[in-house]
Amino acid sequence: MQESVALSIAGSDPSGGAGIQADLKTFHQFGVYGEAAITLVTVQNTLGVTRVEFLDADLVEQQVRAVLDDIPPTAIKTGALGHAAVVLRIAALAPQFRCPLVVDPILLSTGGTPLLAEEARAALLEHLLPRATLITPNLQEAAELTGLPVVDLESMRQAARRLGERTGAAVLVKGGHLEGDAVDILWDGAAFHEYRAPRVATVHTHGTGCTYSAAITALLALAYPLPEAVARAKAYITEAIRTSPGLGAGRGPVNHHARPLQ
Ligand code: PXL
Repeated sequence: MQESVALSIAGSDPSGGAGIQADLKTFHQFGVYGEAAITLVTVQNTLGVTRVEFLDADLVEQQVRAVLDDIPPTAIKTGALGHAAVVLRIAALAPQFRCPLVVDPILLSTGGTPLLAEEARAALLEHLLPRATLITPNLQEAAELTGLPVVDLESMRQAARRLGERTGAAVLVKGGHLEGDAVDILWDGAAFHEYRAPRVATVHTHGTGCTYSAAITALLALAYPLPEAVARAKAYITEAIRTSPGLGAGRGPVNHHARPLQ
């Protein structure tokens, strides 16, 4: 059988909780060979981000091209992309991907540092999101990308469907920032699926979004159908939050060693 390979195109978090580091650990945990093309470098730890440097679009494109034909991924995800030129280069390469593409439309770090330039949002919406198999916004990203208020399950459904119809992609709106159970809504182009897990009372959620979308990408690389990939990734991220190791003085990372379902 062909080896399962996942490529992350995302930013670096030297504290290892989010970004490319979280993606590689998660791919590995699912038994998937991980590749990583870096788009931006952050200086951060569990207390927050103090600096961000966006990499040159040529440098990002060359990293992706270097692996595409040599060790072709069976699934790809994008995370923080930085500036519009990078978004446009990735969108232009996407027809060559020949595998599922998960776009995590990261706009800000948890602490509010922009990880996508303001001027890149239109490029994301018009050029990259229509190339995605799945888009994974949190509540705030879903609101920004649709212009709709996204504050409860009904508005999550509306936003998922609106973004899905606009882009042709499946959309997973993540409700982790609401109160009560952590409920996510998937619009797959035909129907809604709901994923529910009990809320875990912890501040150690750094990298949750990256880790969740990386788990979905790993499962797509392993050829799981999308609704099952999301269900299995949801179980993994819930366990990873529940067992977060409490590292660092601030908002610590989730437990990337959590065991995937057999
Ligand atoms: O969670 C969003 C995110 C993505 N990528 C990088 C980050 C962060 C949040 O801090 O640092 C590199």
